[in-house]
Amino acid sequence: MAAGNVLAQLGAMIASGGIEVVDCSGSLGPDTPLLKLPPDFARDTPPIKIHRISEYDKDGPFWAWNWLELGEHSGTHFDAPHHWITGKDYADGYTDTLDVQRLVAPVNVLDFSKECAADPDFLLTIGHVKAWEAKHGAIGKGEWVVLRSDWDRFADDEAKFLNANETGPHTPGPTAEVVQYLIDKGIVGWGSQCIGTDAGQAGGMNPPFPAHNLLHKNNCFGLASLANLSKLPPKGAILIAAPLKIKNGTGSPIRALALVPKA
Ligand code: 23J
Ligand code: MN
Repeated sequence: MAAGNVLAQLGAMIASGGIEVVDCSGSLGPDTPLLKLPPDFARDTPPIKIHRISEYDKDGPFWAWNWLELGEHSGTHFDAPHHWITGKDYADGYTDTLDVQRLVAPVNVLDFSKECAADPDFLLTIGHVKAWEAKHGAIGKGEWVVLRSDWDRFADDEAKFLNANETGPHTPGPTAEVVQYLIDKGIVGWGSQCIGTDAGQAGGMNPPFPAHNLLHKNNCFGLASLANLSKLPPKGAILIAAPLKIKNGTGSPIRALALVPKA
């Protein structure tokens, strides 16, 4: 089929609701959970603030608008390759220089929500992914891969979302081996429903923070704090995850949208 016909059909299906647009972002505000780094690092991302400029008042009689104070890596957000030292030299590794063709791609939704509920330190292994592929089909080049942990059910409670104790945060994520396995398949990026792309205990892995280290070393993207993955099929949806075009940006909050065929 010619590409124009495919797109015309897609447009008609979106307009009729035969293809649903699922919101894979959480809301962004002062109560959105934010990453807390171990105390040996001096600076965390600052609290999110939404400042009113005017709302039909003396500062603007007919209009309402706000200005924002927030880190690039806040809420549902995008990690660009330049975010990590291993990806620092990619000219196309910033939010304003990356290849937008890679932001719209088929998404593989790996549902390990039961395992994550049973063990908050659940780590996805190559064995898990191969078993998933045997059941649902191979993960292909140019695709997104996201771990469905259903962690978004904690997004209105930062303490539960971060799940930290005296031994640090306890949230699920990938092993280093699985990240490399997916990179070798040519994925565009990896996404998580937790605060970052890595597991809570990933600082102690080899290499430390393997999702960050390996994804960005290979010019791949990361997505964090994704929502509503329970509304996506294992395969067959298209994910659109586009950061703001921040000059020399290392990431950005996103409105992640999935195109999903209606059941
Ligand atoms: C900075 C340092 C460590 C980490 C992170 C940021 C993230 O998770 C992030 O938002 O990219 S682990
Ligand atoms: Mn980030």
